[in-house]
Amino acid sequence: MTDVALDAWGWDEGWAAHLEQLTPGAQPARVTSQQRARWVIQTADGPQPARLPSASAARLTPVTGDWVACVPGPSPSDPWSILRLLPRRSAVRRGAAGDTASEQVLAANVDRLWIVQALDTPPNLRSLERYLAVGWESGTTPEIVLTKSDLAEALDEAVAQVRGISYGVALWVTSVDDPASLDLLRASLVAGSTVALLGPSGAGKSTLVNQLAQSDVARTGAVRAGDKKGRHTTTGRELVQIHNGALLLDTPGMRELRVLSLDEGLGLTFPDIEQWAAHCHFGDCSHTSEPGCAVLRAVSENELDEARLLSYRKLQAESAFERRRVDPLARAEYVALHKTAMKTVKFHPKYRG
Ligand SMILES: Nc1nc2c(ncn2[C@@H]2O[C@H](COP(=O)(O)OP(=O)(O)OP(=O)(O)O)[C@@H](O)[C@H]2O)c(=O)[nH]1
Ligand SMILES: [Mg+2]
Ligand SMILES: [Zn+2]
Repeated sequence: MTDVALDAWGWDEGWAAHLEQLTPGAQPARVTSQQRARWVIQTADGPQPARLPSASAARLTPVTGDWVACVPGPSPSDPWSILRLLPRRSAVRRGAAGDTASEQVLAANVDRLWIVQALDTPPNLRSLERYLAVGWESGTTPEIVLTKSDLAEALDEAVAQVRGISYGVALWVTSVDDPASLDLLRASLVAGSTVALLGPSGAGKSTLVNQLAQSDVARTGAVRAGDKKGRHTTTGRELVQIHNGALLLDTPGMRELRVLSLDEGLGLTFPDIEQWAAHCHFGDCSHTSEPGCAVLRAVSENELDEARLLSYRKLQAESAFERRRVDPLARAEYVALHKTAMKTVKFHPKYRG
């Protein structure tokens, strides 16, 4: 079963097969926005409000971008009921803000992830690396969009710096003053394909959505004069379809992006470091002080920026911490390792009484 109205929102035979298998008889819909316990879904009959009668029945809470199986309410004025979440093809996740030990799905079923950063201040390479790791880990294709090139003090240098840390990632440089830069970005959009925009507040995400849509679909707000920080203008995650059929998912600016456990995300973000690491003397080299460390040699020979190595190690440590938190086996291994390390120290001739 395919549905022409929903094809435009990315529906295809793969989704149809899941629906048929998991919830035969239910209708498909895509979540276009979520505010706490209220959803708006795009159904074959157009947008409808929806609710989740039982979170356990749906297995997971649907977020913007999700495909769901649902049924209409008892009367046309009632919200639809979401019965089930269809398995995600990709999910942009981060550790939930604060101390809570949980994760937050920022967007689901995203094909391309635009990491947006403004050029009104020098580029923050360490932040871009963090976003890239999250992007790769999500199962999407991350890309970097540098906005406000009109406000850059040293444009060429800034772009070169970003290019130097973005391996295998498309890099776009845009400005509202440069229509050609926006035309290029617009031409890259594909009907029915979903692009999510992620980045700090004030980066220009909503402005970009409006420019690409050629209409004011998203609210935008000025940044603070001093530090150029945004004022958190966008408050919800919303999926909009623009005139050329592309689907854009705008998100609120983020203060922090905590990574979860990283697998391929780390290696895809730092392929240069992993390449050197393959030549380290020890297979489990931590690239901190080991003899024969090829990564440290690259730093000493100025082939690798030490700040980039520190960024890699920081993300690696955060990822390991997350893994121990969610995986008891990893935690047990860590404890065992440290016990051995403690014993080694205790019995070392230097420490014996
Ligand atoms: N000079 C200049 N200003 C821009 C450009 N793009 C966006 N801005 C301005 O930057 C400010 C912030 O833009 P928004 O689009 O609201 O930023 P946002 O990333 O959506 O911010 P949040 O919704 O808070 O996350 C607005 O005043 C925009 O007009 C640009 O290319 N050049
Ligand atoms: Mg915004
Ligand atoms: Zn090493």
